[in-house]
Amino acid sequence: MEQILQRLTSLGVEAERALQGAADRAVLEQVRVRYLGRKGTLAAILRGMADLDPVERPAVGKVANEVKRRLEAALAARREAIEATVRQAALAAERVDVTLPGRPVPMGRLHPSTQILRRICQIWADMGFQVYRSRDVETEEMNFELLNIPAHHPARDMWDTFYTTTEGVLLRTHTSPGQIRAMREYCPEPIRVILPGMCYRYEQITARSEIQFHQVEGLAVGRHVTMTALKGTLVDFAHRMFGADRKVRFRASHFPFTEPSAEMDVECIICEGRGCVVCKQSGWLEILGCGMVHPEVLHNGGYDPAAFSGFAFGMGPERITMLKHGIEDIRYFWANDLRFLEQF
Ligand code: 2U9
Repeated sequence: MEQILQRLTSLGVEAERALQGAADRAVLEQVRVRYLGRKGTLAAILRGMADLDPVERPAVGKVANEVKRRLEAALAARREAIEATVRQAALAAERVDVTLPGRPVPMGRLHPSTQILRRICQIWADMGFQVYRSRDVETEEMNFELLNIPAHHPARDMWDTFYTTTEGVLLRTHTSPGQIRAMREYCPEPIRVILPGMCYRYEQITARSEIQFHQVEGLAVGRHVTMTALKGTLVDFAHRMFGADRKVRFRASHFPFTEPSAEMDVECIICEGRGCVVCKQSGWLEILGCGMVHPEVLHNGGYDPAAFSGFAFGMGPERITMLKHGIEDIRYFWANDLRFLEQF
């Protein structure tokens, strides 16, 4: 009995010292296993109790329990101390300096076509024209017949077309079919609308022509809409868009859906009329087409051409952007090359 008590006492002293000396989680665990584990020193001593006289066992058991409780308390205290040190180290190492300046987030920007579309729409909105949105997939009737472009008419060749596999259904080649829809929706009320949107043409893609491009068309219909109104409105638009001092001229032209028809030029915005590569030395840039809505087309929209008249116009935002910045190739617009896009 004396011997086993002696072993318990020295175990207590030795294990306590070892626990105090454990510097991290791994060493502490080793110490625990060595002294308090199932195959550890304490367990071995307790197994030796079987050889004792049964009357001696309670006294020895009491001492053994005390040693065990003390060691477990010391283990818990040491574990808590180690955890606190680890936490302190982590807090110090992972400290965030909230006073550091933020890292800048790279900003995106609007596509140059979107920028010009918004500018054009804003100007027309200021002049009292509402935006009318219309579908990209159209019927042959809306896209051609009702605009005075019958099948087999030579003018039809001007609008190379993507047809769908459904008979009579195509991708609009211009935003003009939307104007028929606007007329049919508002008739007999007067109209002032613009139609921005994507158009599609089945063409060889080159520096000058793409298979998709935007158009902005406009339409004014009422009881006394005159060619004078057309000229005044479009000159005002050109002055708002390109500058109040910019010279403007009209040239006679032809479109199936307008009569008479014209094209409007502005004084070259690059060379201010002196002549350069962009205006091909002419001093003028062609900006849009326009005309008085053909009586047949007015009728197709539901208006009586004897009582109503209208003017219409159409422009290509990509073309205007190209002229404005001297861009030589229309393919840049949809090539998604950041070196191009980031310049706007
Ligand atoms: C209806 C009545 C009249 C719209 C017009 C133009 C002239 C025109 C294009 C030229 C090439 C735009 O830049 S472009 O893509 N457009 O020149 N557009 S008159 O006339 C209409 C349209 C619809 C019902």
